[in-house]
Amino acid sequence: MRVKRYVVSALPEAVSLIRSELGKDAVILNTKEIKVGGFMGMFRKKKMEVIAAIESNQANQSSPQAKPQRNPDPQVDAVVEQILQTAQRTATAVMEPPSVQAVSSVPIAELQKDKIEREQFIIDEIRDLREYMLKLSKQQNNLISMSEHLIALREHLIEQEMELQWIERLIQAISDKESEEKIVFSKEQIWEHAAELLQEWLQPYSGSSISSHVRVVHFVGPTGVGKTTTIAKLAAEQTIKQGRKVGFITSDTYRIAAVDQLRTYANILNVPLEVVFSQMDLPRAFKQLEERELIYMDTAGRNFRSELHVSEVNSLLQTTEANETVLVLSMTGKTKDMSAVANHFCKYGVRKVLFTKLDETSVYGAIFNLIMNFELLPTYMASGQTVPDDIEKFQVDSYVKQLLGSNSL
Ligand SMILES: Nc1nc2c(ncn2[C@@H]2O[C@H](COP(=O)(O)OP(=O)(O)OP(=O)(O)O)[C@@H](O)[C@H]2O)c(=O)[nH]1
Ligand SMILES: [Mg+2]
Repeated sequence: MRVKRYVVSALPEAVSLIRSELGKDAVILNTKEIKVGGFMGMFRKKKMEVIAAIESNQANQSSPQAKPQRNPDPQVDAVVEQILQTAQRTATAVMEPPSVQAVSSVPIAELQKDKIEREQFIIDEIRDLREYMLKLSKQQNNLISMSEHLIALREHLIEQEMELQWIERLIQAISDKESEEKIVFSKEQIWEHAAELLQEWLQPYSGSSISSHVRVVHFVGPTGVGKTTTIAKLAAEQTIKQGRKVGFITSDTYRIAAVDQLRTYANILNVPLEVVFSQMDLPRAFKQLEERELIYMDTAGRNFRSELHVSEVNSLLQTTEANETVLVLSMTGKTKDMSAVANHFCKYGVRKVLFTKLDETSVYGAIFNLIMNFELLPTYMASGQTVPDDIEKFQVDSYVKQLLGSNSL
């Protein structure tokens, strides 16, 4: 670490000296008022002593000669200035010499080490803040250079709760296209390009239905998302439209009347139902349903933000047969909670997802975030309580239309 002392009339004078001599990464460690000059102890002038420091490995880099100049940004500089002054106050506070007792009882080397650690902490804090400020100012500059239609698209997607990282990526891609084509896009062109790009990004995850070669399908998900209703909808489609022999298993003995709910659908659809209380009951249930071409297994909704519950349900889903698990998520859930649940299930190898209650929302960004962040394969979208009608296969183009709303073409 390189430490330098400055005697100046006022702090701003010291700040610019420190900047030019030690570089922009330097920090002020201490300031103190002193008196200099005079005659026989009289007419002494008030001055300020400023101690500044810079990490030795940065001293050379930071010197203005050695480092390429970054573009000055007055806004960031003003904030950095403020940060430096705050840091100077903090440094003064933390660098206060320890009390007499402390000096006598703590070895000097330890005090020195402690001091260096504190200095390092302050330097790191300032560096992080400066990076953050530069990022903010870059974002602001980008916004200023955006056309009103791009800003409208950005705002629309923020309202749709699409994650900012994806929005910025989309806006950047459209801006790049504009620069390539050397024109300013009209409103229609912007929304058209947005639709095209979103479809292109989602395409690798599209077209995933529940596999037809799989005999056992488990449905898992938080409480009340519509697992049981969805099973009834899909079973109706399989039995009535496809003529397949379907069987039900439920392990939802957790909630009173849960079994009755599935039993009602089983009776209506004339589908046999087996109830399992633990993993040990599964072989018996599969034996009972061995004639069935397709088995849908209902599970109890739990708080799957807890990984313990996820591992519990997962232990129930082990079968020797070809099987897959579908995570059911309701669009009325909060995006952050849905992400936490998806994250836990992904750890257990769940790849497919089914979204319900689209009829109860007009905010669709969570679907995009979940697919892109967790590489989940969307299967169906349910949008109502009516069995069997209110369900359809996930279609990228219609989803993108929903996401872009009335502006989509
Ligand atoms: N609006 C709307 N309601 C739905 C949809 N799917 C299911 N529901 C309703 O959501 C409620 C809960 O549905 P269930 O099928 O019992 O949900 P579940 O996930 O099995 O619930 P638990 O087993 O208790 O975890 C019921 O009132 C359903 O009618 C949907 O797509 N839209
Ligand atoms: Mg249920």
